[in-house]
Amino acid sequence: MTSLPPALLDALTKALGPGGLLTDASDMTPYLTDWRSLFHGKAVAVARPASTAACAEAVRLCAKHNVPVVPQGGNTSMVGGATPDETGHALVIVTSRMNRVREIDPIDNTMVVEAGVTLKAAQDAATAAGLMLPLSISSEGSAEIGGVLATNAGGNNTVRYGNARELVLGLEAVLPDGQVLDVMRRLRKDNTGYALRQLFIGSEGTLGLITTAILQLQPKPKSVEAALCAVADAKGALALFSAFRNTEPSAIQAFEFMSGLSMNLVNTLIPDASLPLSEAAPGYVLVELASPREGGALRDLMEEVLGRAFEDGLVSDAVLAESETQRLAFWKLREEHAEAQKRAGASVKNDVSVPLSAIPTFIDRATAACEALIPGIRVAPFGHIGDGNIHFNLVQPEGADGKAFLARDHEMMDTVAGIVKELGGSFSAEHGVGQLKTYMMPGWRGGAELDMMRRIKSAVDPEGIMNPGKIFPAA
Ligand code: 2HG
Ligand code: ZN
Repeated sequence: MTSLPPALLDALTKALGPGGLLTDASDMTPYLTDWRSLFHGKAVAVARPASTAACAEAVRLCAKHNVPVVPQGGNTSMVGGATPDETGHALVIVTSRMNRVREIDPIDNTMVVEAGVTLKAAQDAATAAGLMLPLSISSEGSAEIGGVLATNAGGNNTVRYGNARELVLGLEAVLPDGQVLDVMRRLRKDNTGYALRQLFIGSEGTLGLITTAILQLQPKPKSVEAALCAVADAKGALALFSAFRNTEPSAIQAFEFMSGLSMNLVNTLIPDASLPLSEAAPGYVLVELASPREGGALRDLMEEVLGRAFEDGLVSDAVLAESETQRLAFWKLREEHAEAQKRAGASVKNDVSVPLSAIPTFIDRATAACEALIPGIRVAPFGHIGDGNIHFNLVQPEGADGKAFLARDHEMMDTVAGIVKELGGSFSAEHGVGQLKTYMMPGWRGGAELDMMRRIKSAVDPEGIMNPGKIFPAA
């Protein structure tokens, strides 16, 4: 670890105010390791600006002193996207103190929100105003808006409302030289040249640091129905999805698949999570329908489609949520898969997407290939099957050495990715590239695509100070 030059230390302390700069090793520790404990970095200091102006000044000072900047929100990246490298040269800038929901406008149906507001707090604020922020991910209690946008998070409602990108009307970001780019316009139509805000969404902090956003909200649903269903496999889950889509596509709010193996880990390793079905099944679907209208029409729809699915043999058992408490209990069974897999030992995540039609083939082929590669491996897929995103996760064999398992991560990732590629999919559906998957970029986004990304990067960040080592493989 290097230390801060005294002039920079003084200037940063002044710019960030009391409690705004952490230099003590133990204070910095939580910011130097990722959620999964895969990456352990070092930093010159951790900055916690409370405003855009303080953040911009910190970045400007870093640019002047040639100090790299690593933006960090709730530190929930699955790919090491917010962890500094081991050189110890970088300043980590944490957005958590920029945490105000500034405004909610019920006519525009918009929310002005600072980067450090957790996704859950933003959802709650929208709900309290009688509206809905239609973005939901498992880590929403900790994940912050800035990071959510920087990774273009997807999650459970993409099937209906799209990814984070689709919800952003306006944006403010600090550029690598400390300038503030202000495109905070809440307009549905605004064709005035390049849509610069979109450049920052999904750029994983490599072009600038998002400080504020204007998000598009939706009316709050007045009726919601959820059902947990037992299915034979992904093919059955997709047939059930088609049944809902062909009957009333606009009602589907979420459509999630969980393999029996992954659900069993949740059921056994997560306290307070218990499966309400009488028997374990090879696969499960959590389907949620929502409507801005009151009344029993949604319940009728759920019963009608599930009734037909029973007759057609697509569903062997199902429970409909009879209360909000039960609906939330179903969601707990879905949202705890990452945590359950963490408790089960070392795991390798493959956050992939393929066309819906290819999902069954993908799961069958990838399962066989991984089981042949590592006997005893626990193949535990789950995910957002309604939008084609499967978390094809691989958990170490029971009792095996976790470190030795992780040492073979590239073998497993490449095996899965090879099949994904043949089926026309993507090696990163929603978690991003971070530092974990940079090595895959040339094979997947090589040629003109990676070249154009590099040109944009060097035009916006010629000194390469923003989030080095992320997205782009080392030259
Ligand atoms: C989810 O869908 C998250 O729950 C985490 O994207 C996925 O743990 C994972 O691989
Ligand atoms: Zn996910």
